[in-house]
Amino acid sequence: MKLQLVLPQEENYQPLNEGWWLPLGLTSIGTSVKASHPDVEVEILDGRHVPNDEISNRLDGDIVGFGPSVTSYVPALRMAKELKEKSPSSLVVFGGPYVTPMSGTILMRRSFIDGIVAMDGEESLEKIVAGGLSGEVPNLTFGGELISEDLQAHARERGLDIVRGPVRKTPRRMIRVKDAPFPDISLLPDLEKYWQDFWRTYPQHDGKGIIATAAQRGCTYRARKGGGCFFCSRVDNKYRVTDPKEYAEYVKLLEGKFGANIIEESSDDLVANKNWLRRFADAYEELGLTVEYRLFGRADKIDEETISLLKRIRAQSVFVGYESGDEDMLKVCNKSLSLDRARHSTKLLVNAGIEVVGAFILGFPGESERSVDNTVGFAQEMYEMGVGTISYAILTPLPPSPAWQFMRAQPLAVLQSRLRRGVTLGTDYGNSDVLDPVELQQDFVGAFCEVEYDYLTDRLRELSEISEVDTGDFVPSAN
Ligand code: B12
Ligand code: SF4
Repeated sequence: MKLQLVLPQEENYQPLNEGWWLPLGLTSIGTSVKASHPDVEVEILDGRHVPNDEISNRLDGDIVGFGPSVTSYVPALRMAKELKEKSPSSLVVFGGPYVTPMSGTILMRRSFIDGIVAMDGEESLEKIVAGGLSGEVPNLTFGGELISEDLQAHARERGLDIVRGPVRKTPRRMIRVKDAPFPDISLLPDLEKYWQDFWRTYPQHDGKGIIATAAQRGCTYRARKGGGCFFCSRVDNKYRVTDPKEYAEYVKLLEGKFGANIIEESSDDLVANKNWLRRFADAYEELGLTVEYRLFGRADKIDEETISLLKRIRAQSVFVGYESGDEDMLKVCNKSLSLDRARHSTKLLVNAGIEVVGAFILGFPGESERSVDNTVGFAQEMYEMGVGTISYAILTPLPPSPAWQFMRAQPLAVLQSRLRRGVTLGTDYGNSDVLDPVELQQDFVGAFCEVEYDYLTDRLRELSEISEVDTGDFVPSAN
């Protein structure tokens, strides 16, 4: 049996300059399938290194899984449709955070998709490989009879673009990440292609092998009652960890067998759980690891002890979400962070020689010229304090974030925003699976900010000019 797993390249948007990230989700599910079904041939096709057209031509698997993001969903649909036309017996499955909150909406609109896996994919795909789509597969949305052309036309008259009747959803079940095998990097051909993107962006690390890992899933802040940032579009609010010693052994393998010099850690906040970090630092030293770490960390969790733990694991850089330089906007963001606390943590990191990537978001409800001034001023202050890279974006209210829910709860405001920018109302949010991130940003800003969208994009440019290296927002491509 052949299983192909696809991450298409985004279309209509310029690719982000962060192509060194490995497709960890696809690698993790491919590894689990291989572990339980060693005879299955697993092929991972990453659009950042194989052109979308070539991927399309190569698709012929018995099972083909797509894991698109918001910007690569449309090419994924096209590829899946073409595949189903040329190879009707291929089972087409979608998964990942973008499709998870919309699984029913998608399946009812797309006749060429057979099933959608919500949240964790490891156990689900293992079961699909073993026995196809059935009620036994956790996290699955499937079924739904195709309706007649007449019924489809009737639905369209009522503004509903559907091809299927009601679909089935099996119980949602999270895996214990301690039980899942660590991603087998040998499933990814030609690591150096990924590394070249890293060397282009950070020439000071030229020649160093960088490999992404997932030591934890979720963040402790989101898992607690009332926690979670306003813009966060993670699909679950659980917090799960790998065993720190086993994780260290895996990293040893990445160093020895795959040439990793740097680990890009995808955990949402690697610094909050000091107990885990302490045990990992112990294992790191016992095993004589030498890799440097790039990680995400919440500023409110960084103190002297965290710094000493980070030094022990050779932390090279920490991505800190400051989000805003305005205290009122930080409250709207539900960030549980004050500017003084952010300053304190930044000073600790910079004094320890750890590079800081500082991220800012414009476009919270109530955003005004004054709050934007505060954010640009704070970003400048952080840069002068030693933050090396400024990352910036306009708030994109993707499902299932609190921002998305806030927007959906106030349809009149969104409608007025759309009418103000002269958009014809075709499908409303919630009734479409194709979300345009820039349109989402524009509607949200138009409905809930005191400034215009163009004002925010101008000010975003100021943020982008603060540091030499910057990582930024969606940029529509020229054609
Ligand atoms: C690394 C990362 C990136 C990397 C790229 C990663 C890549 N190409 O693979 C970069 C920096 C480029 C990036 C960009 C963006 N990202 Co990002 N990113 C992450 C991050 C930090 C880690 C992802 C990861 O590797 N996780 C570990 C793996 C094991 O988990 P996983 O990917 O979720 O996969 C599991 C399941 O989702 C599922 N699954 C995944 N794919 C598939 C496919 C099939 C067929 C099946 C069955 C199952 C399945 O099974 C996997 C194993 O359980 C996550 C947050 C997080 N910690 O997860 C955000 C996250 C995925 N990103 C997010 C967003 C919004 C973006 C951007 C749109 C941001 C922006 N403003 O530009 C862009 C999109 C650009 C693009 N083309 O992808 C959101 C997605 C939300 C959503 N609901 O869609 C997240 C969740 C962050 C958040 N807190 O909101 N991102
Ligand atoms: S964005 Fe906020 S809530 Fe979401 S994972 Fe990061 S720190 Fe946690």
